[in-house]
Amino acid sequence: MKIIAAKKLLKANDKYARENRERFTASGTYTINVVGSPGCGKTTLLEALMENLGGRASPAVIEGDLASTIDAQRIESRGIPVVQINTEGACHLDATMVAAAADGLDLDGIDLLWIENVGNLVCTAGFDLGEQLRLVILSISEGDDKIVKYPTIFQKADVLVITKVDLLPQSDFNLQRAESDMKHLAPKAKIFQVSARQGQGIDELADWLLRTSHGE
Ligand SMILES: Nc1nc2c(ncn2[C@@H]2O[C@H](COP(=O)(O)OP(=O)(O)O)[C@@H](O)[C@H]2O)c(=O)[nH]1
Ligand SMILES: [Mg+2]
Repeated sequence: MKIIAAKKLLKANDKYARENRERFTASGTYTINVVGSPGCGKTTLLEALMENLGGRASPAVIEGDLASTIDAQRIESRGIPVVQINTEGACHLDATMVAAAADGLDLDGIDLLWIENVGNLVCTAGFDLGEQLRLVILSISEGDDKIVKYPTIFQKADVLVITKVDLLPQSDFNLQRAESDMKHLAPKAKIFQVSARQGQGIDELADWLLRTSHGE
């Protein structure tokens, strides 16, 4: 009987992630791994940020989903290069999938590469994709207790985006509680509050991401 240890698989993933990171650095492509639960607003946030950044960055997107090309079509309709990865059941992207997707992009012409991970707060936490920045999204409709209930992914975040703040009046989400839980878990992570639908906070987040991608 052949037994594959999960630890070995993770080690292999780390090797491919390192190779991806070297490749992205060599081509001057700043890569952001966008993680959050299904429906938290990942694609909508990417659309709002890319619209805001306009001519200030040359973007491309890698879309991760179990099935379908719905999100990739949304991105493509904006004239932005996109590669769809269908994981066919896997609950997260891994570094080899991202390497294969990157083969389909002209990295030298891309300075901001967004990777929309599969909607999941658990499996995505364990897999480095070779990104430079991990952006985790929590939306108001998910509730303010998720940082404490799913700590691993939030602990590994470089930036937390609390989105759908336009829904706060209809919700019992306590922003102070969420921010204080996050500061406790990941003191170095930046926190932004946005509404991708209404545009609130998008200027500030887009400017910060651009400055960070330039190493400022
Ligand atoms: N009210 C509100 N709805 C949003 C916002 N961002 C996304 N949505 C809605 O949330 C749903 C899921 O968004 P989507 O971007 O597809 O989520 P994803 O599955 O995480 O990529 C859609 O109906 C969006 O219109 C927001 O800032 N405010
Ligand atoms: Mg999406």
